[in-house]
Order: sequence, then structure tokens, then C-alpha cells
Amino acid sequence: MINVCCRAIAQLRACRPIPEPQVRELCYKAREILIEEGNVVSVHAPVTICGDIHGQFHDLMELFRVGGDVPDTNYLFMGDFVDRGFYSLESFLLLLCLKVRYPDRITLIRGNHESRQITTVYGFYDECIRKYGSANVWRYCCEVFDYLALGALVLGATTDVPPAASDNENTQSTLPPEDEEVESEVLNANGDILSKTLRRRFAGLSMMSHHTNSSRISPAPDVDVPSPPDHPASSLPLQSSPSSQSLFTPPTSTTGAVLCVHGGLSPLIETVDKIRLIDRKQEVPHEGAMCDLLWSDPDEIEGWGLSPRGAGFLFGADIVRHFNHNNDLSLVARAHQLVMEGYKEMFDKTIVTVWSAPNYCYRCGNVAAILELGEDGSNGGCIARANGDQGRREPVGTDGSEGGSGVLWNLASPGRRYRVFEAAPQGTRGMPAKKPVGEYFL
Ligand SMILES: [Mn+2]
Repeated sequence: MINVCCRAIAQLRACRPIPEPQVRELCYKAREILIEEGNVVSVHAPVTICGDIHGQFHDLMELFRVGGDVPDTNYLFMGDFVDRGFYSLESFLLLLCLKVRYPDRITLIRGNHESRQITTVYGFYDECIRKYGSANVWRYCCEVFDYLALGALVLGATTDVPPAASDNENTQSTLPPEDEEVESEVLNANGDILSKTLRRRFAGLSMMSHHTNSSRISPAPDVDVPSPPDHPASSLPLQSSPSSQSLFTPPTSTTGAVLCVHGGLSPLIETVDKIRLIDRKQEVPHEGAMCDLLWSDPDEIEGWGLSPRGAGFLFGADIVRHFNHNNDLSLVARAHQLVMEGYKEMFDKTIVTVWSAPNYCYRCGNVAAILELGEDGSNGGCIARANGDQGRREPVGTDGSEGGSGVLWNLASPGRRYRVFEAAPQGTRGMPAKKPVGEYFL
């Protein structure tokens, strides 16, 4: 299978479809691998998180050029591999081949377009008919869709941005002073740093660490911690007293996990463990928890709202904040929405949209992004919990005690490096396949 796979990878990399019997074998093998994965796959950093691809094969090649090849780079693709673009088939089959060949190096989760109904309307079905003359390959792929995981949990990501692998003069000269931690960094396709954000420092931290009695204490009168400008007190988690601002989650080395889903949250899902209970091996339903995970969007509202998409929900900052708090998450990473800058952090960086299809539909003019999470080196130290998950809960309450509503959980978000890239140059693309098969004219 490995040899067959390598040949298929080479052929697909050249953007040439593989023969139908090979697709059948590939899909069978892929299903065997995917069936073993839970609804929420555990992935260890370092990992590069990618959003929608939508059949833009040449841009997927550009993504690998910018982000590194499999298996040198670990990847997590958050769905919507197919539809809209001209090369859904080649894009999806290549990713599937890579999954079969390097199952631990690449994670594929399901998007709302990985569905029989949606692909029939938005192009993948027609593409399969055009390229094979029958719906067989489309059917094989749809059977794989039903086995794709619904989410992934990234563990062991570092809180600061590790130095880029290929440090050049430019990078060296822009390294921050030693006492400043880079929280996020934006790079272009050449690896030049476009911008970066330093982690906010909390003046109350050293004072806090000396207190041993209660999480509800007020800071000493001489400790004055201004509210950071993009951090209004009203958005602080479960805090009401103005004086509690200085107790806000301080930056430390222990990280919360990152939940990756295609769309977003669901009013029917309060915990990550609840996602694990879904029977996912089916066509995407029109409503319910599974549907919401693949269809929902964050929005500037309070609570839940109706989605204009007609499936899933809109959810506000309060929903994300509570969900992250209850599940020891530091970040939700999702895709599903075109963002012109390639990525968009919302709600005080508790959720990010990553979009990986540059110049979407070959006309939107947007750039694309991928999100790199580095490892914190603690991977060996994870403790398995009773439910098979990794222990992530680390109290940073001022008294260090577990539980209690006043305890703040240590969820400094991971350092985030975004690589922003443009569409592949025109010269690297073939024209859309126009060669009709015989049946096309019948
Ligand atoms: Mn989508």
C-alpha cells in the first residue's frame, strides 16, 4: 500500500487524477484509519492548522511550500476540502493519500462541504462526473466523509512563539528583549515578520503569588493594574468586582488546549466530552449538535442567535468564554468563513478563524493564512485522565486550590504564528480541465 500510495501522491501532486480502482482502494484504506479515530482527535503541538481549501489545488501546493511538506510539518486541516474550486478531486485525494501514508502527521476533520447534499450543489459531484464519467468516485469519497473526525484538541502548545526554524538577519534583529514574550506573530510567505504582538504583562502577578489565603482577596491598594485597552473589564471571565482585574489569568508556561472545529459551538454541547458521544458516521444532519459544529459562526452578539446560513447558530463572546473556561481551553480555532486577511482573532483572542483559500473562488482577492502552534516541550508530562483525555487543568487560583468558583484557571493562550500567503502565481496553474469525457455530450 505504501508503494501504491507514494505513486498516487506523486501523480496527485502533479494535479493528475488517479484511476478509479486506486481511488476505491485509497478510500477503503482511509476509512480503516479514520474509523479508529475518535470524534475529537488529540493532536500534539507542534502542528500547523489550516482552514478551508475548497478545491484550490495550486493554492494547496502553495500552502505546503509556505508551511512545509508532510511529513516534515504536522498538519491539521479543518475541513471544506472540496467544492467551489476546479480541483476538489485532486485536493481531497492528495490529502487523503497523505493521511494514509502518514496517519500521525496529518489530521483531517470534517467541514460542512464534506456532505453528499452540499457537494451535489457546489461542484464536487459534477467534477467527479466530468473526470470519471460516473458517480462512483464521488460515492467513495462521500463514504470517507462520513468517517472524518468532527474536531481536534491540540495539546502541549507553547505560550510564546518559538524562533523561526530559518532565522535570518531580519528575524534576529527583531527578536524581543528577553523579558518580553511574543504572543503572536504574522509572517508573509517569505518568512518576513509583518507584525507581532507581545504578551501583556500583569503587574499584580508577583504580588499575587505571595498570597496564600483566598482567591477572592482584593489586591493591595498600592498595586495598580490598568485595564489593558483591548481588554475591558466587562469581558473578563466570571469576574464582577473591578478590583479583581489584577487577578486575571496571568501568562505562565502551562497551556490550555486548543479545540479545532470547522464551524463552531453548539447550544447542545457544553463540554468537549459531549462531542465524543455523537454517532458521527453519517451524512451531516440538518440540525443537532453535529450539524452545529460544522455550520455555526461566531458573531458580535450576546448568547445564541439564528444563523443566516439556515443551519447551525451564531454565538457570542460570552458563549466562547464560558465554553473555554468549562473545558480548560485557551482557544477555539475554526474555519468556515472567508476573512480577507486570512485569519481573524475575535472575543479577546478566545477564538480564531483561519482561512486557507487565497483569492477564494479565483476572484475574492483575499489572502490566506495558516496557524502554527509550537510545542512547549511538556508532551512527555501529560497525565491521562479517566476518560482517556489528557490532564490539562492547572489551577492558578491565588491559593492554588482546586475547584471553587473563584479560582482562575491557568489558560495563557498558546503563542500563535500566522503565515499569510497569496494565491499561487498564474503560471503554476493549468487551465481548468475542459477535456470532456464521452458521456458529457450524450
Ligand atoms: Mn464551511
